[in-house]
Amino acid sequence: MLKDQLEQIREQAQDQIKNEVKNAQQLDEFRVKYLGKKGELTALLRGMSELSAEERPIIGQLANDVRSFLENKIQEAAQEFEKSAMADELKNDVIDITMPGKIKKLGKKHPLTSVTEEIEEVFISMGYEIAEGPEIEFDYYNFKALNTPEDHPARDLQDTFYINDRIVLRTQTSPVQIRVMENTKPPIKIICPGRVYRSDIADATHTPVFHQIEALVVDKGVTMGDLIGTLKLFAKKIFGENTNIRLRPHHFPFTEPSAEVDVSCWVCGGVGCRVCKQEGWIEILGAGMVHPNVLEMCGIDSKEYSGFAFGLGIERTAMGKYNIDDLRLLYENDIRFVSQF
Ligand code: 2NL
Repeated sequence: MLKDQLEQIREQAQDQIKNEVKNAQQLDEFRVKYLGKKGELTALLRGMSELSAEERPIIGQLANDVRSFLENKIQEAAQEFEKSAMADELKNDVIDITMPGKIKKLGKKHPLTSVTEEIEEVFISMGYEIAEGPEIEFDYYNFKALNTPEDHPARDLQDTFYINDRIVLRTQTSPVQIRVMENTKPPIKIICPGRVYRSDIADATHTPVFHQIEALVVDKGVTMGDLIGTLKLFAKKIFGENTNIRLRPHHFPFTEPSAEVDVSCWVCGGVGCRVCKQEGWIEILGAGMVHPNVLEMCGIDSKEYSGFAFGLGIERTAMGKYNIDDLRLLYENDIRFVSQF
């Protein structure tokens, strides 16, 4: 009868939950099987309506007992599963503090970045400001404003990347300095670091993209003596206290007079060795007094003001400083190479 069936469900359920239900998912299936809408207990209770008036409350009571019995069992089991899941988690999460740590490899700056920043620091300490400008430039700023005539070989297609007949990839960072002179009343004291482009085939000493820093000082009464003093200080800071410099006369369209500047060899100190090719000197930059035409084209009165400027190749400086013999190594980004510096 209904009473026996209820007792049977209780026993069967008790047996099952004890022996067969092993995890939370099985527990849920168990709950649905007995207490769900289509569950066994629910199905039995549908038969209640056929009971007599005396039987109904007794069976009803029993049915409620069985229901709360099952609910209690289910809750107990759920708590057990939760506890053991937590225990498992704690067991698996144990940290073995005797294991060696994982080393996180920190990246480092590319040698060209380090050299650029080192040079910037030297000039910032002398009161210079850093100026930047476009890499795609009007030929006016790249050539004409720098007193470079139409027929100058630097303008040759062979040396310069032309976007069209008025626009080029800058071949030096001087156009940035022209822009500053156009917009600023002297005194001007700036350095312009940046990427420049020349139509060269890559070899050990050339790449079509490279980096430069140019310096420009314009004020009343600036002389060649100021230029030489600045260069000397710069060379000592970058290549060491015992470094000397020498100037050799040269020609640039944008400076007059102009000079190429050598520093005494940082390896042999001037005696002659493999690095300086027995010369004792290594050429590192070009310099000069800003040509009056350049000042005038920027709207600066060349009778009132004078200035000096110089430019150096960052790759070349890095190659010297770190004894690198092939420029292309700086661009291959082989981790074994760049991590040495
Ligand atoms: C070199 C030579 C040089 C300058 C750059 C300059 C800039 C202005 C006016 C006058 Cl706005 N001069 N720059 C001057 C002399 C030499 O660079 O061999 N660079 C790697």
